[in-house]
Amino acid sequence: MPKVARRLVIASIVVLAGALAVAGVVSAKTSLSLSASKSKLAFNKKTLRAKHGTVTLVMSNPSGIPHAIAVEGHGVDKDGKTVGKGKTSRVTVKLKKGTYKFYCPVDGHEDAGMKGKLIVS
Ligand SMILES: [Cu+2]
Repeated sequence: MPKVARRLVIASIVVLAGALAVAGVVSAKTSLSLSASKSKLAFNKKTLRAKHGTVTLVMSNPSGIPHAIAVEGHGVDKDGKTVGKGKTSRVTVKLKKGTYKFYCPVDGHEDAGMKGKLIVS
């Protein structure tokens, strides 16, 4: 392909991508923050809401107990890394509309109550 033609193709792709982004066709990116409890096996939120698309859950851990954040449902099952006091665990997933579960994947923590609902619209 001649250089000029190649440039034209690249320019068209850039313009098209921009137009799609403006039109909202490219799916949304959402970042949601939550925190582990300082003293209990719990999160500070029971329900989270997001628009469908790429969703990142960011969990801070102010407690001395290791925790992590994970998302599960509709074929999605992804764990963030387990972190200690003062650290942050994050997980990024592509989600469609529906209700998912977020939880702490450390043994026994989900059963003790470290879980909640993630509603994606
Ligand atoms: Cu935990």
